[in-house]
Formats: sequence, C-alpha cells, structure tokens
Amino acid sequence: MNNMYQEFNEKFQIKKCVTSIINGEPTLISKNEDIIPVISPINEIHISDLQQSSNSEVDQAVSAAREAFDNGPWPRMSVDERKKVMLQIRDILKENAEELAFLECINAGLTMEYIKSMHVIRAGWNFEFFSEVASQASGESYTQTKPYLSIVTREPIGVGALIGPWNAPLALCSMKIASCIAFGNTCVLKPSEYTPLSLHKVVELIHKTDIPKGVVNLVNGNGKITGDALVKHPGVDVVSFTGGTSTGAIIAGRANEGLKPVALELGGKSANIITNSANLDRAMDGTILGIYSNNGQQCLAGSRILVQEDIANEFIDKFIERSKKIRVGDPMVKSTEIGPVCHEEHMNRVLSYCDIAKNEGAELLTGGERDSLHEKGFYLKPTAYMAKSNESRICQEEIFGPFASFLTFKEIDEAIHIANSSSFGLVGYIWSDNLPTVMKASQNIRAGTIWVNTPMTRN
Ligand code: TXE
Repeated sequence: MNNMYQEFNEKFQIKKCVTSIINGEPTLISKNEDIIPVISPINEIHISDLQQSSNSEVDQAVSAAREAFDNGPWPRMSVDERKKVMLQIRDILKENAEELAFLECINAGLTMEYIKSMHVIRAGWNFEFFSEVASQASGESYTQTKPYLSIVTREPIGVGALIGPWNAPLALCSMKIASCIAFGNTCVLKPSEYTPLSLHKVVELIHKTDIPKGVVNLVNGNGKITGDALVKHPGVDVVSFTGGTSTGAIIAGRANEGLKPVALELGGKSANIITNSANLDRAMDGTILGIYSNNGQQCLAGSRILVQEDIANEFIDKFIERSKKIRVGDPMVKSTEIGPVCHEEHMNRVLSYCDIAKNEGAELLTGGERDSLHEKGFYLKPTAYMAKSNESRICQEEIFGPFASFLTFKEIDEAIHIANSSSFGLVGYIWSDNLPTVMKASQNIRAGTIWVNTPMTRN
C-alpha cells in the first residue's frame, strides 16, 4: 500500500467488522453470524469483514422502519421540517467528504479524484435535490363532475427496501435513501456485499443529524440471503433496486409475489453513434469518457461504438492511441485515470469476453488482457474490439468493464437500426452538427435518454 493509504488509514481507520445499523444503533458483532471478507480491488488485501444480517436482523430492521413510519414523527412532519434534516445530512456528508472518498476508493476501486469531484458531491446534493422536489410536489383536483370535488393528494407509501450495486455505491444508494425519505417514507438499505464501507459511514453520519430513529436502517449481506429476505418481508411496501438485469427480474418477481411496486434501474449496451458531421475532437473525448469512466463499470456506458464508414479508420486509430495512453493504476494516486474493476469474479467475467471476442472473430484493437504492471489488484487494460456484427455477443451483452465494441455504418438509418437491435434501451449517444441527423436519431432510437454531442449529463 502506498503512503497515502497509510496516512488515510491512520486518520480514518477502516472498521474491522461492518454490521447492520438498526434504529440508529450498530448491531453487536456476533461470533455466530456469517462473515463475508471485504477485499480491496486495489491490492487484494482483506480490509474488513462484513457481518451478514440474519433473517431475524432483517426483521428487526424492517420493524424499526415500520414503527418509524406507522407511529414516528417523520411522515407526520411538515415538508419544511423534513427539509431541515435533509440539509443537515447534505452538510454532514460534505464535511466528511474525504473519509467517504477514501472508503469508496479502497473498497470500490474508483479513483479518489473522480469520487471527490463527482460522487461525494452528488451524494450530498441528492439530499438537497429531493427535499426541493418534495417541497414542490402537489396533488390534483378534479371538478368535472359537478357538484363533486375530487382531490388527489400525495402520501408517503411506507417502508422502502433499497438494494444497491457496487459500481457507484455512494452516488446510487444516497439517491435511493434521499428520494425515499424526502417524501416521508422510511427505509432499510442493503448495499452490495462487495462495497459496504462508504454506506455504513453514511448511515452512521445520518444519525448524527436530527433524523428520528428508525427512518434509515442498514442491513448487509449476500443478495440471495439478506437481499431476498428484505425484498420479500411483508413489512416492506416498496422496492427500489439498481443492478444487473437478471437480478432485477428476480427481484421484480419477488416483489410481485407481495404485490409491491418496484423501481428498477438495470443494465445497458448503449449505442454511441459518431457521424461524419460531428466535431470529432469532442466526439473522441465523449467516447473515451463514455466507455472508460468509472473504471468502465456503468450502466450508462456507450459500449457499442458505431462510427460512420468514411471517418472510421481515422477515428478508431485515434481512439486506440488515446486508449493506450490512459493511466491505469492505484486509484488513490492523483494522476490515475482508471483504477481496478471492483472484484475478482467480475474481472474474470470481463476477461472472459476477450475469449468470446476471439472466438467470434472480432479484431483486437487494443488491450484485451489484465494489466501486468500490477502484481496484485484487479487491473484491466483499456480494451477495444472491432466486432464482426451487431449480433455478436460482445455487441449484445453488457460487459460492464473498460471494454468497447466497435461497428461501422454507412447512413444514419443503418446506425439507428443497429442501435435499436438490442434487448437493452437505457441510453444512447449521437454526435453530429447536422440538425436533421440529430433529430432523426434522437426521435427514433428507442432508449430512455439520448445524449446529443455530450456524454453523461444527468441533471
Ligand atoms: O450485481 P447484482 P452483480 C450489471 C453488470 C454486472 C452484472 C452482475 O453487467 O456484471 O450486473 O453484477 C443484490 N434479491 N450491473 O451480480 O446481482 C446484491 O447483493 C435481492 C449493472 O454483482 O445485480 C447487490 O446488493 N437482492 C448495474 C445488488 O443486488 C439481490 C450495477 C446488485 O447485485 C439478489 C451493477 C436477490 N435475489 C451491476 N441478488 C447498473 N445498472 O448500474 C443480488 N442482490
């Protein structure tokens, strides 16, 4: 470990064992509970232990949230009173930004610079943003059926089960907590078993504000055990999940058994279309960010890169040149651009797509292997392949690493067709300074969000 790690570790000290937090209190460390080792992807060191919450602990956490909802002050407070607490949470997260960034970096492998400039800020901002949304939310009234007046009011739904992923734990789980509690709901959070550290700290910090006990509870553990127990618990009213598509389907099924509404944010294999009418320097920057930022692990990645034929050779050559210059390494070091992927199994999964690409006859453009400069840690070289066709697995399956699949197209209609020939539909990117091209692509690509001449703007 480098000096920076020593310095941070002395200053903040990683918890030896991460437990649940119920009613604002950490649960006791018990010898009988299942322990999951927490491994740093930076150097494969065992940095902490996670005590897996038993069924009875999940039950206690849901009961705490239930009691806080059914009988506690939180849902009965005025929006302004709740907003005051939400802003206290924003402030305390900001005050502890360095520690949160350290915990996220050591555990998830994201670069310190990226976490400090994006994720921690976003985490605080989520509490401000959703308190504003709640303060502006209003109901509706209907006057059509005289002399009756029908009024629709917005009410909190109850207890939320919030299940979070490992690729951006702080940013994504803070969004879940904030959007849930801003409206007067209470919750139980279960972060990914791979990345529990920053969120344990967040829940601890939340309890240093005036939040009533039981509004935010934390359980930990494996998805199939703790996660499943939480989703199917009869005391849960609504489920929110971000993660893999197949896991999302299982969770939706489970929630459905209890007739619980469920919000899912799942995977993507988004097309990033570069036309010959684009500002190619901007398109190049956006393409590099689109596939490699967050260590390549993001649902919003522009992972199918479609380049118009007449500019393809030049664009792809430049992309390869840029990819080779990317600094892969220790995410605590300021100059590092890509850190390790989150865990070993995931690294092996991403690497397995290099074999798949080879078997499919794809042409290796750059990377395609583990970064051998590092003896330990889950580092991958920025990787790109020229795919044989859009039907190939490297164009159809979410790989979720620093792994780009290139294709070319002749006219925009063909690019739109390729973009839509996918079972995903999360986002899409289009680079062009020609208005009719932009309008055609953005209106015809079937995805939730289309970015035009910019990557990843989500506000
Ligand atoms: O995530 P999972 P995995 C994609 C990405 C990745 C793939 C698999 O392609 O390779 O998903 O990742 C909890 N009941 N994304 O398997 O399983 C689990 O404990 C209740 C996309 O690591 O989706 C964790 O807290 N909970 C993505 C959370 O679900 C369950 C982000 C996510 O784990 C559960 C991450 C169950 N049965 C991966 N099974 C994005 N869209 O941003 C698992 N969990």
